[in-house]
Amino acid sequence: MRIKVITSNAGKMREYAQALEGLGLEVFQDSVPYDEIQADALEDVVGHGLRDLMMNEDSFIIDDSGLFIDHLKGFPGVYSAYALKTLGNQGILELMRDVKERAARFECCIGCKLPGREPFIVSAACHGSILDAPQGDKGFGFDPIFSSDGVRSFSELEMEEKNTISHRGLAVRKLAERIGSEEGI
Ligand code: ITT
Repeated sequence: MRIKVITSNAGKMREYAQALEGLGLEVFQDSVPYDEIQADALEDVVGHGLRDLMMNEDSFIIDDSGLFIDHLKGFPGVYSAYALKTLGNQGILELMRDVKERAARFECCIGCKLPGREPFIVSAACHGSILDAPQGDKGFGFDPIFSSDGVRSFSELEMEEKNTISHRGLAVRKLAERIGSEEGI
């Protein structure tokens, strides 16, 4: 099966290719713009995006993700794309300077529509912490400042390793299971 991933984020796309192709699904990227509402939960943003895109598209997946930092009451969360553009990783680290409580999680919410099937949403989270300084040069976005084991940042992991533990990797496995079970495999 070939699946279109609607995203403008090349980093996400690479992870989809790696994770889904390992599960026997081929992906390709499209960057059709869609309506991304401001809401409190990623699921609401994705639900709205699904409904908007389904008016013209019959087969696709979308992904809305975010970094939720406990000490900042979940910020940047649903504002992650904006926060990364305006504050950047250095700005987030400034907000966390000298803060002891560094727990954070990445969340990934995937919306999927396949021909002749009802749309569905799957989500997953990866818990970890905010490092004191950026580490590593792989990955994208907030990867240099987030660690799931408190030692190595996501930017220090090969993509394959990140996919085995990350919010997106977990959500993609749920997606593949759901697609498989709906196909009766
Ligand atoms: P879309 O076109 O798919 O919406 P986007 O970059 O706007 O791409 P999101 O709103 O889902 O994507 O992402 C919010 C921000 O969180 C964005 O700046 C991403 O780079 C960042 N982000 C998402 N997943 C990430 C991950 O696995 N590692 C690091 N940063 C991530």
